[in-house]
Amino acid sequence: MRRLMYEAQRSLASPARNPRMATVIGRLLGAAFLICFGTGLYSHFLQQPLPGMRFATRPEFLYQFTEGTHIIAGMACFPLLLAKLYIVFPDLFAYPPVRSFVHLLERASIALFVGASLAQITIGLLNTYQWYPWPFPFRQVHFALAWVLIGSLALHIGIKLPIIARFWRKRADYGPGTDHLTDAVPVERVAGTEADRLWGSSRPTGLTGRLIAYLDATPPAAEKVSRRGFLATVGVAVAAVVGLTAGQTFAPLDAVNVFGPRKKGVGQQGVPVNRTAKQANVTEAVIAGWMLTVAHGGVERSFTRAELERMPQTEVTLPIACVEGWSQMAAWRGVRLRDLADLVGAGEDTSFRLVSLEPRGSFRQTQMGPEYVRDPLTLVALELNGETLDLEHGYPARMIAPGRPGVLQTKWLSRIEAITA
Ligand SMILES: Nc1nc2c(c(=O)[nH]1)N[C@H]1C(S)=C(S)[C@@H](COP(=O)(O)O)O[C@H]1N2
Ligand SMILES: [Mo]
Repeated sequence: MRRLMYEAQRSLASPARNPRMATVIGRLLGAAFLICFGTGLYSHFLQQPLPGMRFATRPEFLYQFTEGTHIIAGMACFPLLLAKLYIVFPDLFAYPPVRSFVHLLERASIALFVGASLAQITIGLLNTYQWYPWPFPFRQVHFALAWVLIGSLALHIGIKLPIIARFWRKRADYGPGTDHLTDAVPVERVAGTEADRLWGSSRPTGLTGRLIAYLDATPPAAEKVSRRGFLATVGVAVAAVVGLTAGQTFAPLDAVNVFGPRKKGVGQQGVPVNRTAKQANVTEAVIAGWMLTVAHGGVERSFTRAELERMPQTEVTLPIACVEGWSQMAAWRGVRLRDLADLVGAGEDTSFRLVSLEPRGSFRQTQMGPEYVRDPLTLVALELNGETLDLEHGYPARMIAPGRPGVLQTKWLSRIEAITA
């Protein structure tokens, strides 16, 4: 068994598979994971704040920026993670499989880390396409996996710290025995016919023998992927997956947005629609006789659309920045929420619940803290890009506020009520 594993590692040895490369790619992957973790936590707490949490409302594109960064870094994780696995997977054939308790810990943490990472980026990617081929709630699972991933990453870095430190900087010579990933495999010193010497007359027959012969016949290291070729491949792959999708949020790359699920400017009034009126069961019949009710304490006031149009109107430029990654700037016009709040006597630190006409659905009701309620850019929007709001975008009225995820920009708004603690 030991020899078989040895042969497997020897045949997989390659100039690109060395601890320096593992460190270089690992650093990039670690950075991408940390960016995803930070921006992901931010997104999570915006949607599910802990008691007393308050958020920044400027710059008004803040969430568009953080969520755009989240999906761009997330996309980059695909080639980076595959590259990292390519570099280190011969380590799978280490023998003996477990050398010590620390080694066991190390291997277990890597198994957890790899599993969690693959699951995390896969469900994240599918989410950007609004495809949910699983029976669990996406956000909660993505959130939980993020902790598993970051925890096992911390453990992994802790265990590998000596190697990471040693190979952090580029050096001409890292010392003996470090050219290849597994210290057990001095690949250059094993010539093509080495197997004969190694196995001698005890060479196994049957399947094992054939496997060894196959491994033995694989080309020596020098004919494999070079370091430079490997890095170039990873670089091109990252540029391609990021470049061909980032346009869904990053306007300068709009022209090459080939694989992003949403295209800028495509949709009613030049803005993509995330959930249509039909999907939300909002029909003409549902909006017939619509009025917007604003409630605080015992005070309740209802407004027709014509009454809202007669109130002072404000124009703002704010993005829809969907949690699924796409975003789009747009011009909105409508009534400031704080003017409506004042009419029912709501104080400076009142939070509101926003209720949609939509009969069911997880975005039917959302909550808004006072930092958004009092913000002069927060509107009950009646117009979008110079026209009466399309039904798909929330007609008769919708919420639009700075720095918030799209899920909280409630469409088909019917009731705004103060939340009394
Ligand atoms: N009532 C209601 N409002 C909603 C939604 C919804 O499903 N129901 N979807 C939200 C999501 S996820 C996004 S990204 C934005 C999209 O707005 P748009 O369709 O006008 O672009 O609306 C938000 N408002
Ligand atoms: Mo969204």
